[in-house]
Formats: sequence, structure tokens, C-alpha cells
Amino acid sequence: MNSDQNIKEVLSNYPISLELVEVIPVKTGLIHTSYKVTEAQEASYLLQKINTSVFRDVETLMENIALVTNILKNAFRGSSYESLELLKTNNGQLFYKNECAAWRIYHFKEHLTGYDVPNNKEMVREAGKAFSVFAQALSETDPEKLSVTIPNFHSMQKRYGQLQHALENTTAEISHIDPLSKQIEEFKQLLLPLEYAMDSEEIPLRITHNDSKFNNLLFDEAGKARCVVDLDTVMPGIIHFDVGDCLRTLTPSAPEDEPELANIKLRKGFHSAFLEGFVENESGWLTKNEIKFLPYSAPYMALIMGIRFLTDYLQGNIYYSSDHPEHNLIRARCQVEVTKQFLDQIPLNSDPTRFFK
Ligand code: GN1
Ligand code: MG
Repeated sequence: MNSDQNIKEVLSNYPISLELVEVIPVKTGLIHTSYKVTEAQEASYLLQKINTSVFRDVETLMENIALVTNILKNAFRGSSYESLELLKTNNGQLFYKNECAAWRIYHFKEHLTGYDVPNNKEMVREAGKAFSVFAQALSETDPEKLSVTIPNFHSMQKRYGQLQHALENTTAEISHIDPLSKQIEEFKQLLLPLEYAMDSEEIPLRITHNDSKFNNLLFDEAGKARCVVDLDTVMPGIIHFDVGDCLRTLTPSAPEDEPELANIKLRKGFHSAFLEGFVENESGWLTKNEIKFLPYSAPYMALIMGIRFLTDYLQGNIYYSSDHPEHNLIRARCQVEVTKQFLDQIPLNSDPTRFFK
């Protein structure tokens, strides 16, 4: 079956009219393959072929998403925020599986747009508020209700262990990686206290997004942040993962895969604007320890990404989609540089309460 026929076959299992249906590939991330499907009547959908080597248990993945979208839908009723909405199959299932793959469909948010980088501080403040509202909406639900779809997803110790394993097992000549590995080792030592605080329950587990990149937030035409998307990795985590992933993507002046390190500068005004937006919605639901550890968030997440990209490079680029063989190495160098700049410019012991009114 060619891919066109395959998609038609998938769609025939959904309440979608197949007449004059238009299917266009869209780039939404590094993991799944996505298409925008538009019906003759103008209803549109996001069809995704789920990457089952990353998400091995599709049923559990989709149950997490269904639970979270239901909670968000109720929590956001009457507000300007929206949740993603799944389209169930004709049999009422959360996804469709055929001999080729597992597929799912969301309603397409036609009226909203995502941006790789913020255009101004107001968007950044909006982002801070939106991720805070998202976390708060989920804060009443026991995180144990969600399954862990990718164990140790943001564990520095586990990710570092995977990197060491990859370094030991590669057959390639890797002396050019040595300076980068040394930096990673040094920064990891500084950032591990965040993970220790999580392990010792000094910081509470919540339901977190875990992939809260700036471009996983959609804005309306008036510039208001409206909807957090890409719910694949919603699972138990700490608030610092979500604060950190957004900060590491919106604060640097260059994209995640900037090859020229000299082009990477932190926009400290954006960093403050995000935290101001985040705490604007804070009404006592963050604990003292969560606040104390906020400065760890961004460098921690940037380093996690640096470690993961480098590991994938050493393993032959098997996880992330990439444009060329050095792409993951470039991404890794960039993220380690971002880590360095966060550590240099926003001390881990700085006092985040200055953002609170
Ligand atoms: C992956 O596919 P995408 O871009 O939403 C990855 C994230 C990384 C991100 C880096 C399941 O997300 O953890 O932060 O790439 N998702 C998974 O851009 O590994
Ligand atoms: Mg994602």
C-alpha cells in the first residue's frame, strides 16, 4: 500500500468525509510524521503517525492524553484557554492501528499559530502565564493517575549514563567530542541537586508536559497564548522541567541547532518576562522549594537536551530526525553552550522571589 492509499484507509476509520479530502504533510517536531487533513466542508484535522519505537505502548500514551485533555477541557471552560481535542475512531477508540502503524487524529486549531521564536516580550510573558495555567489546571489531579510513557525521561543521572554507554561503545574516532564531554560532566555536577531534590521529595511530583518548547504553544491573532499542544510526554514530573524547557527555547537568540556558537546570546529580558508571566498566575500553589529551585530549570533542561543529542549522534542518529549526519552534534554543542550561558548569567542561588509581586 503506498502512503496515500494508507492514509485514505486510516481516515476511513474516522468520522471524516473522504470526498475531496486534502492531505498535506506538516512538520511538527522531531518524532512523529504529521499531516493536515482538510475535508471538503472545511473541517480540518491533524493526523499523526505515532513513532512506536519512541512510544512503545500506544494505548497507555493515548490514555494519558485522553485523561489530560478531559481535565483541561473542564478547567478551561469559560476561559480564553483551550485544550487539544482528540477525534475518536468510528469505534470510539483513541487511536487506529493497521499493519503499517498506529495513528491518531486531533482537531486542527485552524485559528491558532505556533512560533519557533517569540517576536516580543509580551509573547514571552503570555507563554509564562499559559504554562503556569496549564500546570495549575492539572495540579489537583494525582500524578499517579498518569502512566510513565518514557521512564526517566528527564533524569540527568540516567541520561548521563546513556551518554557514557554510547561513548564507550562507539567505534568512531571521537576525540573531537572530548571538550564537549568534559563540559557536560562539569555542568551535570552543578545541576544534579535538582534531581536529588526531586528524588528526596523535597520537590513534589506534578503532572507536567515535559516538552514545553515555546513552539508547543499556540497563539491567537491578537497575540494571546491559547493552547498548549504536543501532549505526548504528559506524565509525572517536576515543574522545573516545564519552566526549563520553555526557557531554554525562548531565551537564546538562536535556534536549538545553531551551528555558530557566537550567535547564541541569552535575552535576559525574555527570561524575566517568562517568569513574571508564570508567577502572575501563581496564587500559592507552588511550594517554597519549587520556587527556590527555579533557577536550575533552564540550564538543567538545556543540558538534558545536549546530553540526549550527543548520545543520539554517537549512536548513529537513530532517535531524532535530522537533516545531516552532524546535525545532532551541532544541536548538542548548541544546548551545552546554552547551559553554560544560563549558568554564567543567572546564578543557581539567585532569588526567584523577585518575580513575585
Ligand atoms: C522531541 O518531536 P518534538 O520536537 O516534539 C523530544 C523532546 C525534545 C525535542 C527537541 C518524545 O520533541 O524531548 O525536547 O525533540 N521528544 C521526545 O527539539 O523525545
Ligand atoms: Mg514533542
